[in-house]
Amino acid sequence: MRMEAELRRALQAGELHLHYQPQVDVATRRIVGLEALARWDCPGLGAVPPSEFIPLAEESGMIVPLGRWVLEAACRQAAAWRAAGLLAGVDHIAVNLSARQTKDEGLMDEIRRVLAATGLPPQLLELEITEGVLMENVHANIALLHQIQQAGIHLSIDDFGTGYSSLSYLKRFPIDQLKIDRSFVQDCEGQGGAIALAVIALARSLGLRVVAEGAETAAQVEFVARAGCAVVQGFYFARPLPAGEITLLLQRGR
Ligand code: G
Ligand code: G
Ligand code: NA
Ligand code: MN
Repeated sequence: MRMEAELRRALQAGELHLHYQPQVDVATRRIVGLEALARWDCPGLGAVPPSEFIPLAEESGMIVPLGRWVLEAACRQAAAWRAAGLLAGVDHIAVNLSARQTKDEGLMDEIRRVLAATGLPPQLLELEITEGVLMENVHANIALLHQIQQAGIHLSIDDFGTGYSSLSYLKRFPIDQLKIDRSFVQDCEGQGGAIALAVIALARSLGLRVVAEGAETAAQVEFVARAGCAVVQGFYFARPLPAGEITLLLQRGR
């Protein structure tokens, strides 16, 4: 309970900030995407990991205002990078949507408001929804995904392979990209490797982009690249970094 009250206060006090993790083209080593990830440095508690405060925010409903804050902060930052001419080679900035947010009636209005307020072109925004959340409420989500697509925003299925998508649904979702869950990428020498290969083949045959998450070693990067996955998001290339450090990387053309 203490942490929930603290989180509510922190959001108002401006204690949350965003890090951005690069998605890197393996062949050119250039940044082609960035995923916004929430961070909380609490004066009383220290750095609270998102694996703790995001589930708490989800349970308490705080994720709705928190998610709105994340969306707006990420779009504002992306618009600033764009205005500085730094997004020439970058396809999108990704923002995570939680289960509760997908059920929020005001979500689409909020997204439209944020895009208008920040001036970010919708094609530069990508929303990530986990496979598990998507399959929880398939029919409502198909309608939501179509609204998102009609607004010109890109869609990515996060943690792909950990839920249980029926492949026939996958064809009906208006999505652009699959993100292979890091558990498979990191187990590429074991059975996870077979699953990573299958996801890459599936994405290619459905005409979807694919990103391998969580690659920490050169061997893991090579494994997915050889299988046809051109883009990697993982500690091997870069951790999630503060905006200022991302600015430097973008200026250097990496
Ligand atoms: O950022 P990692 O670096 O530790 O994030 C841990 C978990 O928290 C991940 O599953 C990530 O999706 C989730 N997470 C981080 N930031 C956000 C956010 O802004 N919104 C939502 N819904 N989840 C987030
Ligand atoms: O939304 P999602 O769960 O995909 O959020 C990305 C999460 O994956 C964040 O917690 C981020 O810090 C984490 N992550 C990204 N790359 C790596 C990696 O190479 N290794 C590990 N262990 N975690 C990673
Ligand atoms: Na994500
Ligand atoms: Mn993921």
